[in-house]
Amino acid sequence: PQLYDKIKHFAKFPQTGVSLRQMVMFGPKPTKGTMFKASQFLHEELPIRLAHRVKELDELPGHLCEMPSIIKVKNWYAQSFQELLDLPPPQLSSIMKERIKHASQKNSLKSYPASVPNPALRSVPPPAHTNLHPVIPIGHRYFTNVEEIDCSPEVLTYTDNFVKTIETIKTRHDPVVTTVAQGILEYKERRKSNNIDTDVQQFLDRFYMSRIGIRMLIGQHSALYRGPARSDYVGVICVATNIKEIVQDAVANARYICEDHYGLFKAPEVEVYCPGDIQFMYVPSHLNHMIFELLKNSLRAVVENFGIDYEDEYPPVKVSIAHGKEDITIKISDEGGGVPRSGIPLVWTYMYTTAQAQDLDPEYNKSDFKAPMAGFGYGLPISRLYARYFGGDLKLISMEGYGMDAYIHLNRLSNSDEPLL
Ligand code: W6P
Repeated sequence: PQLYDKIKHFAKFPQTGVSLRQMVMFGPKPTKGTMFKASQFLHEELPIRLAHRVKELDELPGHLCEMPSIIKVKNWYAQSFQELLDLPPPQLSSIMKERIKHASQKNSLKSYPASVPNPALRSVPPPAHTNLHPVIPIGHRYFTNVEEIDCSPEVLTYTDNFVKTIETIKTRHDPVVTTVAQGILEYKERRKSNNIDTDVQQFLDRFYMSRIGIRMLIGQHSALYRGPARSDYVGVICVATNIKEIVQDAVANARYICEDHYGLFKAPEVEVYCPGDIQFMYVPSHLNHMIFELLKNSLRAVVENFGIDYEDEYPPVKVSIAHGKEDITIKISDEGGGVPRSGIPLVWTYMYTTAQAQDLDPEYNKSDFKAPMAGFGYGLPISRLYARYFGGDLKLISMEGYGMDAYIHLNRLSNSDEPLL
């Protein structure tokens, strides 16, 4: 009851977006003071975002909010909210406060003048009209880099505890997607109907988009704190993401899974057309997720359309990559017969899934050595959310009786705002 009053209170505050460009401003190697300031920002922002989700889960239409799996997920959000509020803010001496304030101001004045981009951004020159403001406004709050200073033990302990807390939270929420899917199954079972609920669809789009955002903020903060994986990384963002490499990696994985799933000697070939090396700023794991998902769908369509006994006749799946000033587009084309145009809206829905309860049961899946080929039908809508998260999109064009073209559009400039819906 007391917790829910606090949640209601926090849910009144607007969520504050952080763009990809803003996130790389603090890298590649933030100072301890910057990590401290970023922790303080997230310590405010994450409870607000978590509170919004609890409230939305509570206000779900019909009896969906009463499903055991939905309640389980809601309790995870409430628990994570609680843990953040329970984490004590540091007691800073006035000397420390002054030192941080001084280092922030000094830094904000000389660190990133408009004409000198963050070195981490050099491989991606900002468009002429982009003014890299030295002080980065995140919504109505201001967030600045902090120069190298002597940090008190309170500051260091707080930052370390904060990072550990959000890492625990991220792990706790790993099974959210499957558990919500379980909840949707419970709901369908109860309603004895397969109708697609537009309310539920909209809720889940918002809910999963928000989850991507929260996990991005946590992942970014933790990766910055733990140190860069590679010299071209800022947290989980790679400033020189090589699309061709990611496509080739996803192709190998998708084909392997296809062969394993259908017991094929050779999965359909995948031909990759890429003009030179395209490098741009992106989150490689997001890109890999989207391309892998689409490739699996294409391979499945080809194999099932031609049959598993016609391995030699499979037409190749074709991947073309184009880069323009604004967009990078990845087209994945298969000749798997396509779907009727009337069936396209269905592939974006969460409630229309052919998944059975056992598909969502982690125990069942553990004993199943075959990797998931079809997943549980959430792959496409969630991939589209990944594309949209940084201002891109994902589109499907079907030629019924021939095949499907899937387009991933990615915003090259990546200065879109974080969508909070
Ligand atoms: C199909 C159905 C589909 C969905 C997503 C991507 C590719 C394809 N191909 O036949």
